[in-house]
Amino acid sequence: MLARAEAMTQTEEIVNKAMSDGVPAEEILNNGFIAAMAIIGDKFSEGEIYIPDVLIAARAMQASVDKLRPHLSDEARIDRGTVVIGTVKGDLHDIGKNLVKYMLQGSGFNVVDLGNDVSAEQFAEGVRANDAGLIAMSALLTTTMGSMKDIVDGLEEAGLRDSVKVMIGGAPVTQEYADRINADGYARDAGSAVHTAMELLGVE
Ligand code: B1M
Repeated sequence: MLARAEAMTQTEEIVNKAMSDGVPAEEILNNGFIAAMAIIGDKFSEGEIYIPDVLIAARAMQASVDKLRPHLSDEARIDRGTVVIGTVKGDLHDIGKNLVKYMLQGSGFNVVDLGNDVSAEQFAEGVRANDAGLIAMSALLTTTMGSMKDIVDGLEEAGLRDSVKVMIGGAPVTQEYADRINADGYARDAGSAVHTAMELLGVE
């Protein structure tokens, strides 16, 4: 993979060239960036590339998408849905959560990042304030996995459980645990998180 500065320069050059050739911004976004990010996600899931590669790709994409944004039509700006993401209460590990965020953003989701140490109340407020369709929770400690259950229960108490899907992930988390706490989905890594989010939100 390319070094970060090189990747950013090359990405910018390709975008500038495409725009001066008259390629619509929507096409650059959908057929260029989003398609490329799907490949990055799959390669990462398959162990062909590693965390630094994903970060380089995500940052190069972010910088160019920021420049592309003013040229996108309102329709093109409509995304695949809003996801509220956070690392759960008591847990400060956010590297994996950030990777999931970058992959979701790169794949056309609007992602609201609540950070780490996020409580059930904060998730509920995040869903309400952003009209989110999906919550994505990360936990890295066996001791904080329980917060995931508290958050699902908190959504139920707040009357939001029927209107929002819940996806969980993180090193100690499993599909079996997701089933046990009544989460809607589990993803093993940042690449598969995109596929799970698409499935849960019913988007292609
Ligand atoms: Co801590 N830590 N840590 N730590 N830390 C682990 C997790 C640990 C396994 C180390 C060990 O003992 N071998 C262990 C947990 C044991 C356990 O409970 N099973 C541990 C511990 C014990 C602790 C402390 C309690 C240590 C202490 O203070 N005594 C403490 C807890 C602090 C707290 O959170 N309250 C602590 C602190 C820290 C640091 C702050 C120093 C730092 C975090 C910095 C940060 O995140 N900003 C840290 C780190 C870096 C690690 C290790 C070394 C690396 C974690 C990481 O970022 N991995 C870790 C040991 C290890 O894994 N080798 C360890 C890379 C990251 C990309 O992977 O987060 O798994 P990961 O994300 C993956 C997937 O899991 C998945 O996708 C990602 C990409 O593929 N994924 C999702 C993650 N979230 C997802 C959400 C999804 C879907 C997929 O959908 C929503």
